Amino acid sequence: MKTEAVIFDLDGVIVATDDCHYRAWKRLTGEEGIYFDAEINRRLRGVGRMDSLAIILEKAERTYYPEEIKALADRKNAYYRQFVQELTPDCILPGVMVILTELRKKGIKIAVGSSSKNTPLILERIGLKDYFDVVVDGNDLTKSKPDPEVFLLAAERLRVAPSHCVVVEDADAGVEAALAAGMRVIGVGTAADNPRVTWRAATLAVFCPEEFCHLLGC
Ligand code: B16
Ligand code: MG
Repeated sequence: MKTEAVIFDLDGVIVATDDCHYRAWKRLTGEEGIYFDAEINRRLRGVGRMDSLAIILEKAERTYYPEEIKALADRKNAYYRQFVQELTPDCILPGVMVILTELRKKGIKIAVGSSSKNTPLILERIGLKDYFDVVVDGNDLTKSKPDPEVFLLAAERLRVAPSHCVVVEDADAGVEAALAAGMRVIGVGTAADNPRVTWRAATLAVFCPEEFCHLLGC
């Protein structure tokens, strides 16, 4: 199958903001006295902010009113944005830039497909604000991953058929979203253990760029 576009998830694929999310949720839940651990955090990967908070509140000892829930989400986001300010281009994950450069050299379109509403800030911090052909993020979406909306919208804006797109994902919710969109998926990080991915790797750094393109049929 020919590949005409590669859509990259942001958190956990291009940059390790997953740790910033973890620290922000940890601080919020600590202040609220809500139980939170790494296993619960894993369930939040790729899932939008309000859906993530709903998962966290499963452990709350009381019911929160809608306006309180909104205030909790805003507080977590303020903590998160503070942590994101610390990001620099050096935080781009190993292997990412060489692959992006090779794809562009070969005329393959590149996009970001993220659930995060903070995508513009993050891309600006790591120096990739104007780098991609298309960016679809949480601000464009009505449904978060595992719904395929994010990747279908990216394909539409790229003007590439979903069957000619490949997604790179680190989260199970994102893998499901990509498959539901009719795309092939490279699972990295925790998604490398997902039996449903098309290809797997611990990180993008294991590929030499030419091998990556050959594998995908670019
Ligand atoms: P925000 P991705 C996702 O980004 C994160 O993996 C997930 O943990 C987060 O809750 C979600 O973005 C929403 O982020 O609060 O910044 O809008 O992996 O889809 O790039
Ligand atoms: Mg991710």
